[in-house]
Amino acid sequence: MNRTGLSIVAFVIFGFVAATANTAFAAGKLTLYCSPQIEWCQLMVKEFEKATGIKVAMTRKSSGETFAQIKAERRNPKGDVWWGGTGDPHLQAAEEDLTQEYKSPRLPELQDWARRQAEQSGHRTVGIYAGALGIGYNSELLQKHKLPAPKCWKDLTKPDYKGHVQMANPNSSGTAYTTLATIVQVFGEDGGFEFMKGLHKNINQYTKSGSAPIKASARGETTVGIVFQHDMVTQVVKGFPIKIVSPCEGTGYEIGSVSIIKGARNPESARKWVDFALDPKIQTMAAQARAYQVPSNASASPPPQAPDLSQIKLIDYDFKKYGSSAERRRLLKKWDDEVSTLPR
Ligand code: S7P
Repeated sequence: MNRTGLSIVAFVIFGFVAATANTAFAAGKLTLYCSPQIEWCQLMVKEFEKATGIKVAMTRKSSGETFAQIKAERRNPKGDVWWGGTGDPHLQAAEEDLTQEYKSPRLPELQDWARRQAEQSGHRTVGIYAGALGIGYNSELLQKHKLPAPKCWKDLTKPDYKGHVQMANPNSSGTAYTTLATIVQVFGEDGGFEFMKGLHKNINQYTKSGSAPIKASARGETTVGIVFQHDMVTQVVKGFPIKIVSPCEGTGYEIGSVSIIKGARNPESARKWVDFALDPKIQTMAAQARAYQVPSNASASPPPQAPDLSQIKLIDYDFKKYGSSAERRRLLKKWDDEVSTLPR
């Protein structure tokens, strides 16, 4: 080989070594616990890996289940970041020292409600989206069973709806815990538990996941589901005959959140994930995964199909009280003891 040939070979080898070193330097990993719908979790992972070169190992579990897992792993944390899911258990995780403080440089870009969530937790969590709870029903099934359209929470306790209503179990599901906390705030403690007992008689199944009831309704397996309104929109967009009701008494809402797990093995990757999740471009992409929550970055464009929170009668949800560990434990125990054990 002449001198020119040797220089070309050397150049190619040098280029290859440099590229490999660069990838190794840039690469990292992240273990993600994800609580929103799986399609959105997968889209986020794909975009994050593309943007950062960091390899993500993701598992999807409901909010209550993820909270329980992080608690069980507290002496040997396996996850780095918990993204999505209702804000109450994120606040409870912050209170129980299961998550760690991080102030993203994107904080000033966020809506007030998302920043308040961060302040309330000592910056151990931050809001990424918001969404209101509601009643969804399959209009074809409703007609088939000659049922009146529900307008208020109270309607769901009428004997007409026996066996027609589905909601998740508040122990596993953030959606259902939000429902329980909402009902207690709307009707007061005693009135709220009376309502939950009346509702129980009409429940056909308590599911593990919060959005499962409206998916079942879309498939024609239950007439009514109590879920977040954006999860109903997903079914409407897919073409199912789902109608969305904002209960007349007023309804509660969630501030979906992201938190870095205390003792995370990949803290730098976790911080990058939080910054990425608050990026307006990334939040605007949610609709591609048929996720219709209201984004927390004020510059992100809410999907046109997202329920307009300003048009919904929202209660002044007490996140401090219902996001506290003691209140969550107390309410869930009371629901387990006084409601779930009753015959249906
Ligand atoms: O599907 C999206 C969504 O409703 O799911 C989250 C929810 O907490 C996860 O499901 P669980 O109720 O089973 O915990 C919400 O944060 C989100 O808006």
